Amino acid sequence: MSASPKAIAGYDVERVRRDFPILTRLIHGKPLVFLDSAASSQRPASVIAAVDEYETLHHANVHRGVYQLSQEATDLFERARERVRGFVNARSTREVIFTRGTTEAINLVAQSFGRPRLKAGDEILLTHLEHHANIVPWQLVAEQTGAVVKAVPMDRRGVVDVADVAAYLNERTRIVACAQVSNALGTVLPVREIVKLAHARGAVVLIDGAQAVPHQKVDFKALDCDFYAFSAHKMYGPTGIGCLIGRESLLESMPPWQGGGDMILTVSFAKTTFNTLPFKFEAGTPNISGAVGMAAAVDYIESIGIEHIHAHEQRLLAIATEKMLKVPGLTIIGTAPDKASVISFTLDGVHPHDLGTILDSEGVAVRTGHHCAMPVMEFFDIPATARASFACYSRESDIDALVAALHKAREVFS
Ligand code: 7TS
Repeated sequence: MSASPKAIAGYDVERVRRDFPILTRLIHGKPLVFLDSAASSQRPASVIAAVDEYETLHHANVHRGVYQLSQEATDLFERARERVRGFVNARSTREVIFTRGTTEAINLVAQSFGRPRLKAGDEILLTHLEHHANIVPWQLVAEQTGAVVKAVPMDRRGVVDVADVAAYLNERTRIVACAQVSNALGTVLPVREIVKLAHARGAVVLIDGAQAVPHQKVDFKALDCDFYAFSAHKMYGPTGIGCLIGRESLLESMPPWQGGGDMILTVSFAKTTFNTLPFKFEAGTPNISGAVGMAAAVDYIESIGIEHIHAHEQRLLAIATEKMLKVPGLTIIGTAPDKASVISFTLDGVHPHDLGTILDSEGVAVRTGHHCAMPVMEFFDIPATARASFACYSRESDIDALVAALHKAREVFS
């Protein structure tokens, strides 16, 4: 048996925790043990303050007014775009489109890239472990165009083999869309290899980075994918904002997705012309305070260092895996060798929803259910799992509280 992995040198989790006001809350009289960051992470005070300052001092609509406030709001919004561009290393801000989040970003690509191009019999290749947000938009566009959705299988560990991806690619494959990290299993996918294989077959690749961006360095240019989608609320930012990063030449060739203000150059009843990138894809008043908050979240992550967050979470993953496996009747679903800090599990004799309720009564917040990945549940022949997930503020005592609550649940149901 291995000893607990050593604390990461210089990583002071108690200091990090002081940045998150919500972590001092009591839940049912117990200290909050928040283990559902994969669903949505908490926000540090700096993000809350940035949004608050924007709303208090700088708000006006963007890209329209000549007056000072509107220019301030526009500046903050466009600076946020530049901040996000740098964070994921997109080539230019023309490649950075603000969306409501990952879901909207994928729908945008399905409808604006996929719908005009896909023909009957063309194939859209997914993997078996995708979140519904990276399945349903493709099913909708398949329905509209006669294209076919296929899914590369995974093994019992939740691993998608590159050789299987290669075997599923063929001359009819137009789009490959896959997660970089599975939200239900934690599997880290070999996306760089997948991109290479898909490009060799002439297919375009979208990576769903919702669960990757908060936990590891993401470099859009180095990944060389065509589209990359992620959400601010899983990376310490606000809800209702996220990004589609897209290869400029492809974005240029795509028609607008939604029509309205801000995305046009001129409108007449005879002919409307469209704005340049990225505005062509941002119809209507955007989520300005959300973008400001997202930029503050990038600042926050960079103030700690994503590589430090990664190392800290990997340590917790190792500790939690070892401790949880000692709970009798507990099975971890998702045992890929390369995992992010997500642990899905079942406990014999206790339905995940009942388990979630008992854990909640102990102040421990975990997600229970199908995690918007019903094909994953079907594959493992289970209705649901409980899922603990970690973030920069998670600590070893959170794992101990979880394990103690799991023992309690076993007692209740024995
Ligand atoms: N893709 C993945 C891999 C996700 O984990 C999620 C959200 C989405 C897409 C959708 O992101 P949204 O911000 O547009 O909603 N995942 C989860 C989860 O695991 N629990 O709640 C939401």
